[in-house]
Amino acid sequence: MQRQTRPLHSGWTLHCLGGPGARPGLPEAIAASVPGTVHTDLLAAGLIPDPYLDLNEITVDWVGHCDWRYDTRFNWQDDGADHVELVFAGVDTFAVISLNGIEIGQTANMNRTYRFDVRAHLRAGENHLSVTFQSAWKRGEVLASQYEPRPNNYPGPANLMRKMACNFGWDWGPTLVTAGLWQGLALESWSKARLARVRPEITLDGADGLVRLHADIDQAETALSLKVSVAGVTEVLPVSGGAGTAELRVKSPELWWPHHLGSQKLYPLTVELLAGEELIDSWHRDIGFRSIRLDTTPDDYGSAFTLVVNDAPVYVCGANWIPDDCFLPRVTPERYAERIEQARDANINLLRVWGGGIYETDAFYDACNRAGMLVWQDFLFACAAYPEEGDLPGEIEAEARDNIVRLMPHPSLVLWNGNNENIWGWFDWGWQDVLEGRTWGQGYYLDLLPRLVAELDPTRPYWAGSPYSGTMDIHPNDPNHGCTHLWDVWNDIGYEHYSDSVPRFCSEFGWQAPPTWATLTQSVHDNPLTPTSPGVWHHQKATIGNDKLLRGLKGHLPAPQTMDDWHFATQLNQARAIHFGVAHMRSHRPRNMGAIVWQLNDCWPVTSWAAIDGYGRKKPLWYALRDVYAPHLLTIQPRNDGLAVVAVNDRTLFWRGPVTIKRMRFDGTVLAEWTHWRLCADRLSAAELAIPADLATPGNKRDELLVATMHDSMAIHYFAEDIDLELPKAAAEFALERTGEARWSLTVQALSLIKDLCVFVDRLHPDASISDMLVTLLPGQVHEFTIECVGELSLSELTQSPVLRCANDLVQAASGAGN
Ligand code: BMA
Repeated sequence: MQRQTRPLHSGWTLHCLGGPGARPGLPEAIAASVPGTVHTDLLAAGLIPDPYLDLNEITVDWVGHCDWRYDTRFNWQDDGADHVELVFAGVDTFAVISLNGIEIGQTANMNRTYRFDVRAHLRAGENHLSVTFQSAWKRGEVLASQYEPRPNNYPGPANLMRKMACNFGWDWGPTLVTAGLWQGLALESWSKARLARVRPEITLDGADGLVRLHADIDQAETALSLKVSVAGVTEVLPVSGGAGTAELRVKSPELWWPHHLGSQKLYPLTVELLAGEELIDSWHRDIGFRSIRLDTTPDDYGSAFTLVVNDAPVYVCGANWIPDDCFLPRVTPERYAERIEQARDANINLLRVWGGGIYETDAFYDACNRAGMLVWQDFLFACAAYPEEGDLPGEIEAEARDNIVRLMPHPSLVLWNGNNENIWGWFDWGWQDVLEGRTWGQGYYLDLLPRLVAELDPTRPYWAGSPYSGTMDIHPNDPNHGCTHLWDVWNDIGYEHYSDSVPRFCSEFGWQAPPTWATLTQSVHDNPLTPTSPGVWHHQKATIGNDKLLRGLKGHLPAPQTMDDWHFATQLNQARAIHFGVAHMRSHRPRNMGAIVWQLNDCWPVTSWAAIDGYGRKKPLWYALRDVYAPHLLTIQPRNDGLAVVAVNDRTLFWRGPVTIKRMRFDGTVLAEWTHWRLCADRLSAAELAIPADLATPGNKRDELLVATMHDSMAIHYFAEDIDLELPKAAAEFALERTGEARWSLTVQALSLIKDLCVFVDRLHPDASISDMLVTLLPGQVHEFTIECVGELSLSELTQSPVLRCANDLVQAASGAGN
């Protein structure tokens, strides 16, 4: 008989067992979803308001402080299987599980799979399964009394337990402490044996693909064999001692590439466990053939930090990924696919799954495999000291084993990383004084985790931390070694300082802005709505975040006087800050080989560093990323007291052509022009060309700009910041045409210089979207926007502030010349 899996996802009810602040009068049995969470069940039953709206996060705080019980009943008939097990793919977090009134097990780790033998406790006919959750807050108090103090950047006991850290609140996330069966569960019946663990190590050997497959078998008493197949190659081998290893060589397979370098061929890999001719278990994954290594060779600057995929050094145009929703089961495979498509459309080629969230789901990785999106996965440690005593080391080893093996078949996964900012914290954040020699996690990052990766997934690189220099003898955030986090720029000094250093690899840097207008007004109903009105304030979690937003405008844009101007100016500044930082870093390829912006997404509607807001809408930053992460980037950069034009080429074919540079007045008059007959950026490299001084030196820096063009790439350079520019009042002619059922074309012909033109269609229809933002037009230039919108649109609505905005009107408003 083949192993049978029967999901137990129906008939669940939820019952409140009380706790501080428990809402009185809750029904005895609330209809519940599995997979699901207590919060989403209460929400669906109309028993709590939406925690994402206004100040409701506070109103629903009691939910996380209560204990809860989930119950279901199911029928079972003995089919004669030798073994019947109850398998939980994910339990959040502290639960006691009972079957027919008998405790069958306990859980204490959200990141593990749990399997319980329940054969002896099942009854023919109806069975009662119940899962009782203890509040993580409550358990946290117990743990805090057991462990001596350990620094944690955020309130809550996340560093004492194995539960998603950002659940307890983060500087972009609410405190919504969940409980529930966040992944599926099933009854599994099997006889003779089952595939307990399958570990495919996938590499290249020259042009050939190699699969070294290790299978561990449960209860192998009978004579068994394994049949392994991939890409037309099949191996059959006997199993001995409960394990089998097969090696398959695939001649010249099509390779798997990140999307900007090639296609993503996936091959089905199947493993069958046979007892004689009988199929008793099987396993299947789509795999890809590619090689991966992390080059950290010492060089003139320090040491490299370069991901090398299929022998191509890859410049990482990355984004940090946080859980896409506080309530994880809401992130469906479709939602993952959509978000990852949005990342890919912004020319992002790597997502870093940050350590305060989860080991991402297979649905996430499947979407990345298909999209050609590289993934760097953190182990789950963030911004805190973690004890190395008590139950923690055992839980951490168990979860690491589970997740390394679960994720290793995915070709998109290219790096394991030990933690987020903990080594930095130990060096710089005063931890050593508090710790007085107590453990803080070093043993995990420098010993346990690299050992487990080497044992289980030896073809993938491991790095101990982000940031980390490669050795405890060099400061973890040393820009010349390893990966660096650049946070003082946003926190303290201003975005022009991104160009002060050239990190080898920048795995975090970011700039805040509010969410899109539609998302802001759907989630916050303040009247009046201002940057500091209660709801807007509540949906800003960063320490003095609003002050930093305003400080960050200084020297660049005028201080906004209205809510509309605040919203636009801060979003514009976010987009420009990151564009500026990335263009600087990419222009220094190969000394710098990666930028991972903080952050791609949000888990709820909030002012944050995200490019895509909590309801999935694109902020102007998304458009700026698409531009500055383009595989061909032309940029004008300061070099040797002058200016240079830099062509950055992330393709595998050379990029060359004539470069034309013009110095112009804002009215379009050409003051100087120069064409260099050929600039050539070799494959995967950058090439620089000094701009002659007569072009690079303005006559009037307030009224001139430089424009460089090479093929269809363009770079613009201003000689002063917007507050000092004489930007004219924007003038244009517009035409609107319906080009499909829900598709419109908006044509703009500029009659003046228009800097960073945006048309915020979400202000008219929340679900409308537009093809481009931050478009700069010289007088006479034309741009056609495509708008997706099911509702009606009119030209007069579209072309009025605050729907249509540009930098000109911010500057004009400040100088008093505007409307
Ligand atoms: C780093 C990240 C996150 C945080 C971000 C913004 O510390 O690792 O913990 O959200 O900066 O402050």
